Amino acid sequence: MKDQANGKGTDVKPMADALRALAMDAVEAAKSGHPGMPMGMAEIAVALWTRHLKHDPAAPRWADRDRFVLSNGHGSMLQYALLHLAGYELPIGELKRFRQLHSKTPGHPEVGATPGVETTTGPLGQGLANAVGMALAEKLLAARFNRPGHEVVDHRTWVFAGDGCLMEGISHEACSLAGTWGLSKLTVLYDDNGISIDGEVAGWFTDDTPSRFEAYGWHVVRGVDGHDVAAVDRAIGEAVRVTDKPTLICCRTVIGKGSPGKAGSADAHGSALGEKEVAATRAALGWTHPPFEVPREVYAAFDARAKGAAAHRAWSERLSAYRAAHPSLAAEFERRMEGDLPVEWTSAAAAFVAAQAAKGETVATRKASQQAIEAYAKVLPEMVGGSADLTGSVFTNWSGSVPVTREGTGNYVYFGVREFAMTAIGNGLSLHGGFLPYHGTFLTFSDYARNAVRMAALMKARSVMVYTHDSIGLGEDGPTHQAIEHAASLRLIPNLDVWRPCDTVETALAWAAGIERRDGPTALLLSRQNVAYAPKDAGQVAAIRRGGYVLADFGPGAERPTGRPEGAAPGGEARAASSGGTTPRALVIATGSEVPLALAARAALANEGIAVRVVSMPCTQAFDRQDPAYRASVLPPGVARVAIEAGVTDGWRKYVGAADDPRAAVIGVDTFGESAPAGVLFEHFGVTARALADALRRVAARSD
Ligand SMILES: Cc1ncc(C[n+]2csc(CCOP(=O)(O)OP(=O)(O)O)c2C)c(N)n1
Ligand SMILES: [Mg+2]
Repeated sequence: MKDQANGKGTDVKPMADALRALAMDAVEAAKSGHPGMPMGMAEIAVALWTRHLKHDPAAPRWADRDRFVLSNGHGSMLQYALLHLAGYELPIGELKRFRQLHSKTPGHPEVGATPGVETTTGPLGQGLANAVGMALAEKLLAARFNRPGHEVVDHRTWVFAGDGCLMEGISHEACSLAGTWGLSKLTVLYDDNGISIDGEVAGWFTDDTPSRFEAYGWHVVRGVDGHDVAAVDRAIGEAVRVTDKPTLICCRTVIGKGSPGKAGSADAHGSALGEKEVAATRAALGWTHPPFEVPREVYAAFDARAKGAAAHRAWSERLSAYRAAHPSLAAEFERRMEGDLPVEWTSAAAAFVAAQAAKGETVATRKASQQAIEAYAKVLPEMVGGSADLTGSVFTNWSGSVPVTREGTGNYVYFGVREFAMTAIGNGLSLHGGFLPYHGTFLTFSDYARNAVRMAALMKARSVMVYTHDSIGLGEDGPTHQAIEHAASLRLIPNLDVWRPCDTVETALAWAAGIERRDGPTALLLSRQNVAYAPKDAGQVAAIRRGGYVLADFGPGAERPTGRPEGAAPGGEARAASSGGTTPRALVIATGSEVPLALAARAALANEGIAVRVVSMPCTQAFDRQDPAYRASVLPPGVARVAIEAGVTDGWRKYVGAADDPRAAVIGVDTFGESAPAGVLFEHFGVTARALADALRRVAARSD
């Protein structure tokens, strides 16, 4: 192949073969990994990375860099080889430690682990959806911040995707939207190798992919020889010239290309080629270099540092000119790209919380959430919201919502019925920078989005997930729509904060916590039905952020002021709580719409001389992060406990005690729901103040 890459006069063959060799060698050293895809996409990578990708290896976070997403993340060694050769802070030693503990080269690309990796990929199809979010971010930012003569936002998003990504349903959801939005700076290079793990895809993937993408409104370049760098280069050039549509470039390739024994077969996909086959491949390629050695001229041909630094410098000069011409706009752009909240945020949030407390309104928490959005989005233009076709039910819109259009204007995305893509696109917006995405659907349909929720948590991506209709309390829509296990199961995802607030003030603070988090997502579980406002003093309002606090304390006979945990001597409090004389006592932990039931049961038992403390616990994760003394002050050891939440009960055992503990009980719903009015259902499932009072009476008799 006599093609010349990078204007440096280097033959492209050794460049592509260097990528093949590094992938083979690293997989061989790790004794695991995926050599087939890197070997099959090597020429495509050479074309994109040395001729089109705009990036500065010395500044992987540069705001106006192109975003590169390896959606077929099993081919991670391709990305690591490219980053290494381009001059990123990824020395050859890291490639030698491929897939080893705490290396910068984990099995699949992980954002944060490796400089230059933009998103964590591996769950097929999701990288592609993240990339749609990144391209949308670019378009929205460009429309918001660019001014005539000042193009400070002008970059592209590139995706490598395989058969797996395109078989996954999320590719339909996300790429359909990308077509609707006309994301012309998004280019997908499809590794059309006809192979997936089980063999030739002809038996399970016979879609007409090019026609499918054309139907979405994409530009499609068909039938490109993926092993011809010049042909791929030309196709990319064509994509760049299309200014109203995203582009799919279909590259015919051979998986494991270069391996005499395994090329073209699923055997090349996911295991080391083996010593013998590696030697045979080296011989067939004419690659004479020892493992992990790359000739100097190949390094030079891949080296993106000088070109990247120049592009970065030119942009910095553009930014300086922009700053001079539009100082406040430039400051806002830089603030948003840093992910900092505006100075007015803290006072705006405090004022809103105070106003909500003063009003003490009884509304559904989904409505309380909309009130919070209304107050907060006014000072946070980075908030981009949306819903999966349930705006009028989940209340994710506000008076300033403007639909996102093909022109790149707007701040509210009508995602259509696409929960998974909505969440993964939100992750892309978040990872790109400049946005604080939030989006909503019914809690039960969070299952559709589940892996993207998990990925947000894994990637530490900030977003707020608004999940309404959070229990049997939604009523007549019945068991398909009634969340039962969802609160508990979302709480199992590490680094996802799950809030189930009980009223307007808790909702306002839950939203604030989600906005202020910089290291992960927040799910808000909200009621369809009205929930009575639970009066709180200032100390209690302040304690909401701790995730669990005393909302109403032990009654007569065990008198102590409410709201004390904030600032009180916690150890002393714990002692006081467990030495309350002869009055029987118990505490109840409640969340969301069950908090009023807890308050009612407490009032009923006060008449019987049983002292009950009500602990509102809107966020178990935030509570678990508190110091032990605080936690003990809220949940004093030795006091009998009951938890109540209209969902599965198991998760509460960790707070109240084991099922055979006579001083512990949990009231909840451990079966699927039913179709009936909400009031009937709470009675039917025994989630009532009466049932709670019975349980409290029972456990209090056994309390210290
Ligand atoms: C959501 C998801 N399901 C399954 C897998 C396991 N998996 C990894 S690669 C792969 C086959 C992908 O085929 P293709 O994209 O054509 O990759 P190629 O073998 O061509 O490199 C599968 C099923 C995964 N990573 N993600
Ligand atoms: Mg394939």
